[in-house]
Amino acid sequence: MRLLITGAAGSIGALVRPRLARPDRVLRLLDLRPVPDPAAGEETVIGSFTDPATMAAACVEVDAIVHLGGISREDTWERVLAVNIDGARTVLEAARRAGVSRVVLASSNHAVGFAPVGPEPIAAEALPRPDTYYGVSKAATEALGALYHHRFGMDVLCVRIGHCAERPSNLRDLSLWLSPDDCAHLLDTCLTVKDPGYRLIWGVSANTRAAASLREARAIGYRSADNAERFAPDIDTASSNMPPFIGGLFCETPLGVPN
Ligand code: 15L
Repeated sequence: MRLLITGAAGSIGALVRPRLARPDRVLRLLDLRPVPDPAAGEETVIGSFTDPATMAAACVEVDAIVHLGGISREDTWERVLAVNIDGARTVLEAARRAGVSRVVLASSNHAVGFAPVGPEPIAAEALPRPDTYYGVSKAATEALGALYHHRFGMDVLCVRIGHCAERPSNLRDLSLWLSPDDCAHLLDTCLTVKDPGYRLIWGVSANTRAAASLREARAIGYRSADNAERFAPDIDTASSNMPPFIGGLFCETPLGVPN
C-alpha cells in the first residue's frame, strides 16, 4: 500500500515517519520543506497540501492519507483559515477525487481547549470548546472529516492529539502526553482497522494523570505502551501556573497573534 503523509518534515512527521515504515508500505512524504534523507520505500513531494494541483498529483495511486500538515499554534485568522481549514478541505477533496478511501486527520486538544480539567478524563464526544483560532481550525477539520464520511462514505479518523513529543516537559504534559511510539501505533491502528467509518478519538498515552479518554481509541484496537508518569520525578509537579483547562496556556495566548 502507498501512504501519503502531509507535513512529513514537521515535528510529528519526523517522529512517526520511521515508525510507520513497513516492507509492504510505500511512504509518500509531502512537505513544503525537503524531507531529509529519504530512505528506500519513501517517495518525496515538495509542495503545499493547500494547493489542489499538488494534492491531485500527490494522491495518484495512494491508498490512504495521514494529514499532519498545517500551522501548529496560534496565528492570524487569515492564515489559520487558509492553511488549516481550507487546506483540510483541499486534502479531503483531493482524496475523494482520487478515490482514496481512508484519511486520518491530525486534530488537537485545542479543539476542546476550554474544557475544564476534571476528575474524569474528557471523552472524545465532548463538544468543541476551542481556545484559539488554531483550536477552531481543528474543530473545523473534524467537522470536514465528518462531512466527507457522511457524504461520500470515506473512512475518516480524527485524532485529537494531546502533547506529542519525545517526552513530557511540564505538569500539564503528564496528563496529555502521547509518546512517539504510541502515536505511530495509533496512526497504524487508524490505517488498518476494518471499516472504521467516521471516528473521533483522543491521541494520548496511558498516562496515570489522564486528562483525556482512551476508550474511543481502544475501541479500534489501540493499546498504549507508554505512561508519562515515568518522567514525573524530573518535572516540577508542585507548582504550575497553567489555567485549569485542557488547552493550558493556549487559553491565555492573545487571539490571532502568531506565537
Ligand atoms: C498542539 O496542538 C500543538 O500543535 C503543539 O505544538 C502543542 O502545543 C500541543 O498542542 C500541546 O497542547 O501541548
